[in-house]
This record gives sequence, structure tokens and C-alpha cells, in this order.
Amino acid sequence: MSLRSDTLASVPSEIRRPGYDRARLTPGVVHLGIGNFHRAHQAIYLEDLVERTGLGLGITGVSLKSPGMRDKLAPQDGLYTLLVREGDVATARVVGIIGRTLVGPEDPAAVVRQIADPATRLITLTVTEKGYCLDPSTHRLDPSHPDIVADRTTPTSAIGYLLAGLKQRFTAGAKPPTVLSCDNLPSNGATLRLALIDGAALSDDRFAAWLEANLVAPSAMVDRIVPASTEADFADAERLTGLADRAALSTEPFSQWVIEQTLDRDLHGLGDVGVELVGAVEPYERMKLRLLNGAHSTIAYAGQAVGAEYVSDVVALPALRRFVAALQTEELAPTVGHFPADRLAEYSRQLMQRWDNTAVKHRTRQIAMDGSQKLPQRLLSATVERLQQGLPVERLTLAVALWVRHLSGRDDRGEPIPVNDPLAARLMPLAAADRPASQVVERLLAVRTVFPEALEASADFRTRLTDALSHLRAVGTIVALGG
Ligand code: CS2
Repeated sequence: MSLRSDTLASVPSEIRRPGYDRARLTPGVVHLGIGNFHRAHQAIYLEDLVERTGLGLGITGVSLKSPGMRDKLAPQDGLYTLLVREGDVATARVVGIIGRTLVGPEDPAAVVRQIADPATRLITLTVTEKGYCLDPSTHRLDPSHPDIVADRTTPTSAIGYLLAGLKQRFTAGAKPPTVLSCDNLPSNGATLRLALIDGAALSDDRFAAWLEANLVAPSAMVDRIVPASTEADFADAERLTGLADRAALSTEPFSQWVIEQTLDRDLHGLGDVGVELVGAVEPYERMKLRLLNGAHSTIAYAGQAVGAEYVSDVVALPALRRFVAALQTEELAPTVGHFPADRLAEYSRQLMQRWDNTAVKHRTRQIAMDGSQKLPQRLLSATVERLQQGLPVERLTLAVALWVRHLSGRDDRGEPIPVNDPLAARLMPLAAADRPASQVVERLLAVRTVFPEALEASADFRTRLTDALSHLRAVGTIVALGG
């Protein structure tokens, strides 16, 4: 028997399930990019809010690319099991806050209608860094991006869908919904707002001015480690609930969502279900993007080089664990600002504990994806700041060198490894393993969409990166990072 509305009652009573009437939910929230992260993070907070306040706000999910998630959720009436794992313990909860899931390419107009519908008051997004179609180094919309070009005919990018829906509201003289980016970008709300205004201005200045005057886009920091689902998730969900569930997923106990107070007042109830509402999100974003994501990318490239499949495998290797901890404490934490040093030290310690959770099967391969879109805010901006202040960047340089080496498509043993990146076709030939390290560094640093000019211009950094790459090639990851 499968998980569905009409089988839900058979779930053992100790397992948490929707404590509200699902039939009475109205689709007040649209989520673009419905994947595992949304289902283990924002969906949970929103469900807790609905349960606590009786606010009948359901989520309409949107897949912008493939029908995969809809095909799993639709036969289960949108229900799925979330497993929270720590050690040998897995706690199940059946989640019901998601109603319909739409698939953009199948029916773009349906997605646009949902965004334009006055009942939609909040639109959340997890479309990954590349989904914003930005120039990664400037964080402004790239009008020549193929998806933005395609948007002129049919909505294709998240920006295109949003603009098409918002335009209908503009034409109708209505107000825009709040848009809330939940991706790992610096100032993600302001960045999204600017991308939308830039996109609108490509065809209609009055529409752009209306967005400028009316669009509320709070910034947010989101955090929870949510791997891709595995067969073990499906098996454990069925064991615990008694019902087969092909949409089951797992996550860690930790979860954090920090949102700017500009969020609509009637959603401030989120503050009672664990969301932190703050005046300025940027300090939290910086802390997370650098100490978590910067270290995460480093772990991922080191892990790919040494053949470590999961994050927990990488931090179990003493040389790599020490390197990551030192990168955080010595070079990243001092760039975060705002928070006292002991708070940042505690945050870093807690991160290491989270990565030690072997029950969360987070693949280094998954995190290694899209480095060109991630490195600027995770590692490169901190490197620039430290160089400008004359501070040591030894570990940051090695971390960047790990990515450069990853782009060669070879691990420490010379075996091929996948490079999954929208710029792979351009970057991989520049980083080939048989090119001299100095040439690789010179060519890559000139790629302005990834590397800020300040790094190419620094002779010191060029030499350091060349040396770090040569060293990695010569002695391998463990020795280079441990030495
Ligand atoms: C990871 C993040 O895949 C990645 O690049 O660094 O998805 C990370 O797991 C989340 O930001 C944790 O909140």
C-alpha cells in the first residue's frame, strides 16, 4: 500500500502527520524549484505555521525543468515522509503542506497564472545559484544567458516565469506578491529584486519602475543539509509508516531560516515556529556562505580528489579535517565580521559535528557541482578581502587550487571524475592536467565571470595559486593539505 490521502489514517499514531484539514488549504504560496531542500526546509516551517495558526496557506510546487518530482508526489496526493536522521535513529514525519505540483515546460501558462493569481501572496525560490541567470562575478542579470533569451518567447528561467506573472499583476493594477529567495547567494533578496527589475527593463520601463516601487523581496539565509533521496530512505519510510513512499527523503536535525523583517507582517507568525526575523540578514549570509558553504566546497573537491564519497568520509580523514577547521578559523571566520569571535568558533564547531553525522549521506559529488557559480561568494570574495588587507591566504589558495584541479576532470590517481558545471565546456580545456600549472592559472584567472579582477591583477596570488596547483599535482591532496 502506498502513502496517499486515503491511506494516511493507517500510519502508526506516534508518527506526526498533518494536524490540519488539507482540503481547506488555499494555494497562497508558490514555490519555484521544488526539490528535496524545499521539502525538508521551507515546507516544514510553513506547515508548522499553518498547524499553529490555522492560516490556511498551502504550497503549490513548481518544477522548472523535469516532471520527476511531480511524478512522485502526484500519485501520493502531495504527501511525503521526511526522515530526520542522527546516528541509528530516524524519526519520520508525514508532510502534507504541498498541494499540486506544476511542471513548467509542460504548461508554462499554468505556472504564470498561479503567480499572477491574487491569492498567491508569497513566492519562494530554490533554483540554485545558476537558476538566477546572473553574471557570477557581478551578480547582475546576464541578458545574453540562453534562458533569458528564451524567456522572450516562452517563460523558461525562474526570472522569466516571475516576470510573466508579475506583469499580469502590473497590467491588472494589482500588487505584487512577496518574493523570497532561499538560495545561497549573497544578499539573495536584493539580488533577485535587481535581476527582476533588470529583466523587466529589457522590454518595458514602466513595468520595471512599478517593480522598483512595489516589489518586496526580503533576503534570507537558509540552512539544512538535505541529500538526494536514496533507496534506504524509501525502505526506512516504509518500515516506519507502513506505507510505500517514493517521495521520501532524509535530512539532519539542524535547521535554520533567517529572514529580513521586511517580510509581510501577516507572515511574522513564522517567528513562532523557529524562523529568525532580523533587521539585516547579510551578516548571517556571510557567516553561512563562508564558514559552511566555503568549507563545504573545499570538502567536496578534496573528497572528489581522494575518492571520498560522502562529506562524513572526508572529515573522518585527519589531515583533511584539520585543514578544513584551520581554513574556517584562521582565514574565513576573521572575514565574517558582525558576530563575536566565540560565536563564529562555536558555529564552526557545530558545523564539524553536523558533517560528522554519518547517517546523512551527503555526496561530495553533489556539492562539487556548479563550482563556477559558487566559488565567487564562498571562497573568492574572502580571498580578495584578505589580500587587500595583507593577510595570509595560504589555505584559501589551496582551496581554490582544489577546484582548479577538479576542473581537470581527474582525481589524485589520475582516474576520470565528473565535472558538472554550466561552464565546464569552457573551463575544462583551460585546466587540463597536461598543461603547465602557470598556464592553467593564467588562463583561468582571466575568466572574469568567475574570478574578480583583483585576483588576476595580484601577482602574489597568481604565484601562490600556481604553486598550490603544482604542489597538489605533485604530492596529492592529503599531503598537500596536511603538510
Ligand atoms: C552545499 C549546500 O550543494 C552545496 O553546494 O554546500 O547545498 C549546503 O548543503 C546547504 O547550503 C546547507 O544549508
